[in-house]
Amino acid sequence: MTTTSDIRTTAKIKVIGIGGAGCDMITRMIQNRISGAEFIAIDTDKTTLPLTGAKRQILLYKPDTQGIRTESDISLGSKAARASSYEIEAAITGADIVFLITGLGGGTGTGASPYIAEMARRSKALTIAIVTRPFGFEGRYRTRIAAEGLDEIMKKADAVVTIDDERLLELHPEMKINEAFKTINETINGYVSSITDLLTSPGLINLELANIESVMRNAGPVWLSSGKGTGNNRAMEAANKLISDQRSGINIKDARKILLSFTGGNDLALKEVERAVEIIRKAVDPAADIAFGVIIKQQMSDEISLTLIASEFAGLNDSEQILKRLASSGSRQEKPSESAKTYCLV
Ligand SMILES: Nc1nc2c(ncn2[C@@H]2O[C@H](COP(=O)(O)OP(=O)(O)OP(=O)(O)O)[C@@H](O)[C@H]2O)c(=O)[nH]1
Ligand SMILES: [Mg+2]
Repeated sequence: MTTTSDIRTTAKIKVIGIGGAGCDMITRMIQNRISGAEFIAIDTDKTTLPLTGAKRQILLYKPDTQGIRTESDISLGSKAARASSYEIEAAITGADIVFLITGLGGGTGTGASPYIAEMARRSKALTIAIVTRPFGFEGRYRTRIAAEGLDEIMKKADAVVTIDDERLLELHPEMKINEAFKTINETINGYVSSITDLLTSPGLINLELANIESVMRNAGPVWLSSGKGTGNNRAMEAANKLISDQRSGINIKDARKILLSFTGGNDLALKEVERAVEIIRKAVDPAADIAFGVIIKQQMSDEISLTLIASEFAGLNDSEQILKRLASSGSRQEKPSESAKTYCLV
């Protein structure tokens, strides 16, 4: 950890949207101009790629699927990715961090993502998959193939963050489908930018790639949560909300690796950050490894945002088991914690 506002990382970050939904999700990020990241759009459907505005676009090649949909056949998505491995490898080469963004439930994203994750990890890039699970109304077939895809991605990526579309609908039953997709896209955008900002934005306290790797490398399921605070006790308030967040029997207090990212304006005082970190430190295992970074965004005033990334939960060694708990129907019935400001849908 360094404490200067001048040092900037040379970490190379690549964000890959896979399949129709994945491409839609990165489109938002490209429009938002997430700094320091290179965007790659990958799909079997040639109509979605140009809409993303991504500099690099890969139409997955397979003689019998080129340019058409996979009709939700994940084996076709997987084959198409394998047939395009040369292009994918060229796109990934040189990355320190690869984000794979996919909506699970269709043939392309679900079938191709595990293979692309495998390639990214083999290239030694820190491979972080952020995936959505489909809405219940999309039907059992999509739910089933999404579960299969998730199992595969868990085996291949370093870290997997899951967002449950259905949970969003339970929290906001009145929400229209396009609003729901927009919200999900915003949430993912927030997750990616909170991590890339740590490495690329001017910071009071900068984190290095090694700090991020320590929480995410070979981590399996990862917990991501964000909260905002305003007023005098904004940082402490946000920290208190985050530690009270509980999902499916997994408690943030059991996490052994924690990374905190504070983002605020010029009025953000190191003292308030210190107090907030102390709240988290007291709440978790004394042996937990906590790293934090502080980013200053000139345009922010009064408000601060706090993102927490947690992994390695005590007593839960089996990542499949953690994933099942995070994704269990039980979590869908839980009421969101107050902290779940930015839709903590993991
Ligand atoms: N956030 C978001 N999710 C979407 C969008 N469209 C679809 N989804 C979700 O993503 C899942 C996968 O859909 P697609 O991305 O269209 O499927 P695909 O990976 O392109 O696969 P095929 O079209 O079957 O080859 C769906 O089941 C939905 O849950 C979107 O525009 N935004
Ligand atoms: Mg598609």
